[in-house]
Amino acid sequence: MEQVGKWLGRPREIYNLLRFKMGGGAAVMPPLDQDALSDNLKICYKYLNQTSRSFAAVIQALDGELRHAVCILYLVLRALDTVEDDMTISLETKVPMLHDFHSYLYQLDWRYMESKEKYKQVLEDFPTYCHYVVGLVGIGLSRLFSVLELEDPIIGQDTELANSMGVFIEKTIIIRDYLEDQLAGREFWPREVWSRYAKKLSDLAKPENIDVAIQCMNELITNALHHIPDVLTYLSRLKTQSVFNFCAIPQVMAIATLAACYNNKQVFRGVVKIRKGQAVTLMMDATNIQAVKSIMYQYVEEIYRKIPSTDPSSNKTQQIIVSIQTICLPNGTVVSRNHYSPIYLSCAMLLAALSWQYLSAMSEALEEDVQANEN
Ligand code: IN0
Repeated sequence: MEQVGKWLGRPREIYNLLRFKMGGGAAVMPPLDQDALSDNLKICYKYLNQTSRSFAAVIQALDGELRHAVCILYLVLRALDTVEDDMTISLETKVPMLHDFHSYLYQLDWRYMESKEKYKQVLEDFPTYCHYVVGLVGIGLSRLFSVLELEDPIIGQDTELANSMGVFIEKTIIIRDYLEDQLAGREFWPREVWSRYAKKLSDLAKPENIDVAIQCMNELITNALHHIPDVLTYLSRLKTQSVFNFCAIPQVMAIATLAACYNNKQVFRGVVKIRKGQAVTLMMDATNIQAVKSIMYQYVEEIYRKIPSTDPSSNKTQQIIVSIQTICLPNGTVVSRNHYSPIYLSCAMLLAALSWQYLSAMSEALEEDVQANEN
């Protein structure tokens, strides 16, 4: 019953989930014509769909030449990431392997089978890591959009904004995956921040340190929010619909994830993920700059409402949220906070649930009647 109550409070999410499952996603992500693909590309798209179902659909919706280029780029980067994240490979083996990775792509029989004990990996230089792991992806993608003339040259030239697009996603993943990374022996949270809250990063997972752990995370989230103005400027320059969807969807997923993590103890105890219905709603909605601004506005508002007055970063968090909201409001218009949960939809869902119960009870009673008559 508690579950039913939760769903009834999110009628738009259920509606979008149903719409998505019944093919409504095709407007944002038209399906790929498999027959027109070479055998090699068919394999690429098969692997792509195995790595990330929802994001694969967004890539498949890209126009012409860009679609295959991004599909291959995404697969290569995911493969590199898999090697980087594998804690059973020592650094002495891993570093040369990453350097030579490009040549393995041409060796069809290349495999790595020597998984050994678990090694630890601590990230020492966060800005350099971000530049190579994420910044270059954003810069590479943006040049691709411009070279293929799907976007203006400025998109490929403005490396600062392209960098922010990737860094915002990456910082969000690093914050969300604290516990998973700890358990795997990976440490990505920046030392200059966590060292002000604990002696060791692993101490933040101890129940007695939960208060400082949350303060540390809230500071990291506040830091990540500073990339949003760049993200909005980048997105506002895009002209091609499929490129816009491809770029906007990971950004709105990221802000929804940060809102779910902010001031949430669960990040240090388990997994915090956005709901499937929420993800589908975001994918279907984030198709133009005003919708993205409205989504950003609402999620930073959610964070604002959760700021504890005792949090050491509270002033900074409030400041960045106010400046994001100022950017998001077109000419002083107020964005409706009920946009995602209109009351009439809740009533309709409640009515539907009651009717369903009533009809089920009626049909059961009828069946009993029929059986009684037959006997
Ligand atoms: C990405 C980015 C990405 C997409 C669009 C524009 C970008 C501009 C700059 C930088 C990155 C950009 O998006 C993906 C999103 C993704 O993979 N989502 C998955 C998450 C998951 O849990 O698997 C999903 O299922 O929704 C992303 O995170 N990265 C990425 C990698 C390659 C490319 Cl071509 C584009 C990874 C990263 C580390 C942020 C670069």
